[in-house]
Amino acid sequence: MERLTIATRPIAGQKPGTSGLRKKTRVFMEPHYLENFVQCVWTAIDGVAGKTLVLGGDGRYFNDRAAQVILRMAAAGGAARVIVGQGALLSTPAASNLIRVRGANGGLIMSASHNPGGIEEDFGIKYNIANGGPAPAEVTDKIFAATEVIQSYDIVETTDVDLQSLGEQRIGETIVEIVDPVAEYAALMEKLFDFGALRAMFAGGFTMRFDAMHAVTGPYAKAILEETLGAPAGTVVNAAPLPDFGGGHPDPNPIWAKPLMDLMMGPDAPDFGAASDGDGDRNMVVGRGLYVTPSDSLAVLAANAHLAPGYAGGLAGVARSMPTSGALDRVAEARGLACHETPTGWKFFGNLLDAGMATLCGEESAGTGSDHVREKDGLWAVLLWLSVLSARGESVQDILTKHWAEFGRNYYSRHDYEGVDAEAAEALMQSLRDRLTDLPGQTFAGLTVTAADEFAYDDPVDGSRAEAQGIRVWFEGGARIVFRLSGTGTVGATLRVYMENLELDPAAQSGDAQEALATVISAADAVAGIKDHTGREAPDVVT
Ligand code: G16
Repeated sequence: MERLTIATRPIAGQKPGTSGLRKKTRVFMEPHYLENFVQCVWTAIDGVAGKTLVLGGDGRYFNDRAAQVILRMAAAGGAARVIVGQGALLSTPAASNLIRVRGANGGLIMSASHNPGGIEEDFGIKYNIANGGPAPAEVTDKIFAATEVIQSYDIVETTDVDLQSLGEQRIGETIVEIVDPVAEYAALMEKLFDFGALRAMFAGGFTMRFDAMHAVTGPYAKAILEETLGAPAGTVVNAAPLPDFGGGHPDPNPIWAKPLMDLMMGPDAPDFGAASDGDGDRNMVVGRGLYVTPSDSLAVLAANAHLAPGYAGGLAGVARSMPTSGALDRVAEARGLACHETPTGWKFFGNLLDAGMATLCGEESAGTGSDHVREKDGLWAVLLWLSVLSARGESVQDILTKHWAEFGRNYYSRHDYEGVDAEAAEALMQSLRDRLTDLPGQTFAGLTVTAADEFAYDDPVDGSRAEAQGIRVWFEGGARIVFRLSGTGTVGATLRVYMENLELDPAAQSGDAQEALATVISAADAVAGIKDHTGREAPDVVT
């Protein structure tokens, strides 16, 4: 085994985005690309000598090769131990949990989340800190700074680690411990939820379908839902993780999880449907005949979490990302809970969770989680929903109808314009920014602006400030539109437009969101000039 120092040069564009570094797989496979970034992670955390790290990924193309490189670089850096999910697989929440239960110094998660996988598609990598959560800006800024000056990296030459054999192996002095990716996570879920009650619900004939979308959650969902809770075999579909996710986007929304949606809207729908994404941190929840928006799901879970043993003591507070609808705020207000509003990105919840200021958090982008780990958690959200369904003995539809009647319904939709020319997208945002002070009083598509600003966040725990986190426009009558550019795309820019309007009248709460928001949607184009700037007639994805 030889330790080599390889000369390299800075590679442009290695700036972590909303959630780590995401690029085309071929870019990650270019000479030195992965190695440069990993070395810069080591630099940002003052090296890995003597440290314990966790390593795993969502099984996408290049996952296993990247794992071997990272292990050899961890050994070259003198890491004491690297805990690796068997096959280099770990869902993002399971990785977060492992970092926490094993007291690791941090971990690397190889994933581009819901982005498609394959040699022509996307790959990604992110560093999580000792609390199990995504590295905050302070760390990612250091990583980026290091990528701009790197001159060499250290790696050992050795044969591949056997990623399939459970137990300990060594690369030089570094112990590589291969663990069952599911075991610790399943044990945590059993602590939070009443598995006996859920078993009884399935034994009583409750039916569900969980679409793992050929991504990492398959083995977790099979082990927990089918093998432990007794859901019939076949409840979990597309359960085998594939390097290309079967050619689809492992993105749990009505567009990419269409087969599940079709089933749930049809005559043979089971009681409950759910899906999760590439790395298992996102979730989609569908009742018979009813898609539950992530914002509504978060609000329903906040209102009902106490029905699960892990949350029986109540919630310390709740948090949502800024573009997420105000449905959560309404629950918080009614229940006397503090409600925090953070920028997009799970990393912003970490301090609130660590400080005990929030128990439950969520985002419009299909992410829900709690203080059990420091990532959003798809299967956890499904188990919490199952717990609510079991305790209330009502359908998803009934629960939503009653929820809206009690708290009001925040009609909500997000329109995505993908692969937009980056300069055109920036110009649209800059034009809004330039007009912020002039907007109030102006009318667009019949809606008059009451206020407009660019969201900035002051972290109440460490005082750090995040600026330019999206443009918010409010209208008379309570509607709100948010404009921001995605930080997770790999091609051009993705413009996200988030629209919502509160409906308090129960008689008007059962409509279609696109229809209920028709005027707000028109106002979004009118205020931002979306068609003019992007040349697009319609969004690519409507959720
Ligand atoms: C990541 C982040 C989330 C964020 C989402 C969308 O999720 O962890 O906090 O809401 O991206 O971000 P953007 O709107 O910037 O594309 P994931 O599931 O992709 O890791």
